[in-house]
Amino acid sequence: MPLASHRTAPAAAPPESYLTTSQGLRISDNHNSLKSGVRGPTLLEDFILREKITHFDHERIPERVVHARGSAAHGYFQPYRSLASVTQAAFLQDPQQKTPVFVRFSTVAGGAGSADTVRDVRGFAVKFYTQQGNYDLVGNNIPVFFIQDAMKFPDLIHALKPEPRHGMPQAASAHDTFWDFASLMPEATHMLMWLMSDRALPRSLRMMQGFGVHTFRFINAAGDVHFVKFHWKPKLGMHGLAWDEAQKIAGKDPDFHRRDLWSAIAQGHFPEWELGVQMVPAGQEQSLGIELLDPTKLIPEELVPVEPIGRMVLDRNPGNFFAETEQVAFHPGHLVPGIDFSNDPLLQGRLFSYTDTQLSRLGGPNFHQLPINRAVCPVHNFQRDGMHCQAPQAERVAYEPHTLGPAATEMRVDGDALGFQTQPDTGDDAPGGKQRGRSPSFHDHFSQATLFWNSQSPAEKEHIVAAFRFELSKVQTPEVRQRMVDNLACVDARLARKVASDIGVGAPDAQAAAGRAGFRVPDAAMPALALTESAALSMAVRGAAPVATRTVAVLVHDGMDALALRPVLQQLEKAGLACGTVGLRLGSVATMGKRKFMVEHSFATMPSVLFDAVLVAGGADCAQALCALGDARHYVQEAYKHGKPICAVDEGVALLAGLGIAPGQAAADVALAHPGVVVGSARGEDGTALALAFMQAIAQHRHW
Ligand code: HDD
Repeated sequence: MPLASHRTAPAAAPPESYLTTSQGLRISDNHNSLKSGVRGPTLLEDFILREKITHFDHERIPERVVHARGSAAHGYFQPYRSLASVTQAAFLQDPQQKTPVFVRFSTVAGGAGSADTVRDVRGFAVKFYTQQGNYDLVGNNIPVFFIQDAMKFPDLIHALKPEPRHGMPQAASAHDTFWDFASLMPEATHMLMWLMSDRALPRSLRMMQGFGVHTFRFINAAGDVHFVKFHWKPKLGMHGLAWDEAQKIAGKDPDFHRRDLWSAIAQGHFPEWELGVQMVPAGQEQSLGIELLDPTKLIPEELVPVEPIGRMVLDRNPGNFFAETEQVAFHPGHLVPGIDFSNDPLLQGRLFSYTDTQLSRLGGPNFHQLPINRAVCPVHNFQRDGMHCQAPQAERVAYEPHTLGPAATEMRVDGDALGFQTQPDTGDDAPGGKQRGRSPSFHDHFSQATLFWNSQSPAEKEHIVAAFRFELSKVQTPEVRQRMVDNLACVDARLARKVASDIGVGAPDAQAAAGRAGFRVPDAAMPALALTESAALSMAVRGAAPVATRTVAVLVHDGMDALALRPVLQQLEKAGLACGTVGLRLGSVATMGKRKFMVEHSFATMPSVLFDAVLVAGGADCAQALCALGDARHYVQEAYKHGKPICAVDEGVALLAGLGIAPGQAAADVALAHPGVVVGSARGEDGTALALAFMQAIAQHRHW
């Protein structure tokens, strides 16, 4: 009689109900290794154990040297109209045509397992699967960069990453080596202003802008050239977190941004961005007084408006994190006809780096054959073989020119009019022949940092000052702190003084900064910047902003008035807000009418930092109990500290009154007790007035 373990699978068993080795052999026991006697040593012969452990041992691939932590989604891009007048790019011609995209958002400094809400630049990389080949727009959520030349990239990243001797700090710029380097590189000053602003603390990946950063070129069929800068503008508006909140979220939910993106898409709230371009016709690029090849500069929207050209919708989560989000390989050199580079020296260096890094990260030259990286149009060339080749060539010939191919005619690709054509430079791009150096037009390091500072609201300015103080307070070398405030004095004297006042340094000295190596005198031939402020550089909410998908914590306890609360919740949910009930413990509470009301989260697991706004239920007993609960008081106090909208229904106001942020009595009418703090009655009403006032406060996002 055969042993049970030797039996073969019944023919009808579905494959997901049993296990096999990677060779397809059915496994009978996935719990016990093969031993010489049940208490004896494990046998080398156990090929099933060896295969399983070997594969596990090699599961990891090297993480990206920068942008290691990322979250991604599939979607599509659709142009609003034909852009034939400026570019031949086929995916920008037909407003009916949707081009599939895969987008990966990332932090820069931290490892793959670091927290989402650290202070950092966010990567914003888009792969368009076009019929002319894959086009990658590999940008960031900040429109400028730290350095002007790729030669300095390894230095920048080494200064930013954990210090080599002890591997600290993780995912943070607040340490000596970063600020040592930054303070010695005045060209970084403009980027530092952005990095210290709330742009570096996005509320959601769905609520941040994206930028191509460099100047690229659009070329139309007639060969006309426009210099172009790319902008992604989120439909949900731009919102940030408070620094204290961001740090707390990093501990409470390190996956905060990843979860937010995944859940929004899973629930059908597809995030959307508008793609816009700023275009400058070739020949006019000198007229703005801005060096377009300098990636530390932007073009203010007041000087060249952003023209919306299409929309991108992300509507599908990845099928597998590793296969897609981890293995996707972007490259600013993945171009299509009609789009070309500029001579930006940072971009030129990137053109080498991206393919090179994939060779070690993805283990060889065939990474374009991985499903997520495959082009959707035919790929035909004579590159062959190599590690992990999955697309073996069946043709006899693997060279060109040839006559022995399937067509039996001569194949020769040599100066073809079709296919990608490199756009020649304009005459004055390379004066003086080969040389290392920097054009004097790259020497102005401060005027746009000043423009950024001038454009911020008072609250945003306070956040920037606080961020500089925080970061520089972590720097132990006093000379580095001093150098940095001296540089800030070249941006704005008040900013520098405010930062300096708290970090144990002397008065900021712009003259000292100007005397140091690395400080360059701006090119006198460049006209001065034509404006002192630009509204587009501020994140302060202007006008009505959408509230859909923002989250509300609803504080409840026994004795709550469910009849008054329900209509308010209904109004909020109708507007697309996601409300979650929070109480002392999971399960349910008893309402005033002795019915059960579900409690979805506890104070401990879903603190206020994980919500956008707080709503306190009414009911005298409920209010009394919440007032006596330290957790509930802390909940509201923390939300208030982070400038979040808070609303109290009827007696719920007592909790706010106890904290001094609302009057003791519930108002009969809806009233604003403090900026962002709404109180009022919903008893016997449809809750509309209270819900509307609360939503208006939520639309403003934060009330600093
Ligand atoms: Fe880079 C990854 C964006 C300058 C070298 N970069 C990477 C990613 C983004 C950017 C979004 C992640 C792509 C993904 O999700 O897989 N990088 C930028 C921007 C820059 C920039 C907007 C300046 C404007 N990068 C830059 C320079 C160099 C690199 C100057 C090198 C000379 N970047 C890399 C890299 C990475 C990368 C080492 C790491 C992983 C990868 O490429 O695939 O090649």
